[in-house]
Amino acid sequence: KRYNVAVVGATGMVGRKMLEVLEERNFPVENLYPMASARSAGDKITFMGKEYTVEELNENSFDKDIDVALFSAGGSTSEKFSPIAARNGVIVIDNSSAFRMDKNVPLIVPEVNPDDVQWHKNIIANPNCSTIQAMVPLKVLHDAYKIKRIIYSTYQAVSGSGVRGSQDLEEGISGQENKFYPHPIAFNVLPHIDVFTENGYTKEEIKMIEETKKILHDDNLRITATTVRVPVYYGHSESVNIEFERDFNLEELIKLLEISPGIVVQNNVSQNNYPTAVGVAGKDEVYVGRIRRDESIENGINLWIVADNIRKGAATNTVQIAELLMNKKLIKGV
Ligand code: 2RA
Repeated sequence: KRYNVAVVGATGMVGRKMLEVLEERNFPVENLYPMASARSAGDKITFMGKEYTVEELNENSFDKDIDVALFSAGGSTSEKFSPIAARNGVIVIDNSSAFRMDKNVPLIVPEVNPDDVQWHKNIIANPNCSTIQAMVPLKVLHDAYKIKRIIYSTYQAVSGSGVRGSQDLEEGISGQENKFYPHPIAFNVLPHIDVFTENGYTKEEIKMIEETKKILHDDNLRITATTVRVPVYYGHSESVNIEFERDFNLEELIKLLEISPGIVVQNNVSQNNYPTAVGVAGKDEVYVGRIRRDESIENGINLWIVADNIRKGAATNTVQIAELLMNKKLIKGV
């Protein structure tokens, strides 16, 4: 079978990466429909050796025969156009946060909760990049030792803010005045991703907390988070402290991670072997290292989790969801 695929936000950083990943993984695309705002409509893109003209997204864009639409065009565009596509029988896989906490919308990391796609109603949400990379190892550990509490401390690349974030870093390094972030990002770290809410947490921190509970199907999890922007272009790094209900054997825990799909363990500090943002850029796996017991509590562990935020954190996870739908024969196709 082959599939008619729309990519909405095709000229943005994640949209372009989704096209690249579709090609790399040889997704069986029959017809491609790259779509974007008026500003980018008319741009040319090449996909699987063919040239396409980017069409302007509008209310009629989904009248044609499209099987699946990969969205990465911001929350307001998703809010407006995902329901239109869904009503036209298109399965939407949305990268924005617009529908992630909607009870009728599954929030999917294919290695973690693949069966949740069964109850989709034509909109499926891709989790926040910083959530996705944590979920892959934490699901393995939750199943084995039952997580009681999580403390997330993240160090997130500027590409998470799109082109504007990367530009601010570039300009900051060359001594120009920063325009996008509220403080200089060059040679600095900002404890501020997305906007602050009334309880002093940012939306990014709340996303990690709420999305983790939804994906692991456990509202009793006790979670806190501090998400920080760092002067790195690609790759989110996360220090994650976990308290389990049950005790564990450290060697067994490490072995469990080593044999789990989508995870690469780099945990030999005597060889300075641990994941770094630069080291994982361009890769699709989640890298885990600095695995050590938290000796201040009963059954605790510290992990260092790093992944490419544009690939596994967005584009690759989205394409993997499309592959999951295909393998479960949940997409019509031609
Ligand atoms: C960020 N996770 O890093 C958010 C959205 N991509 O800015």
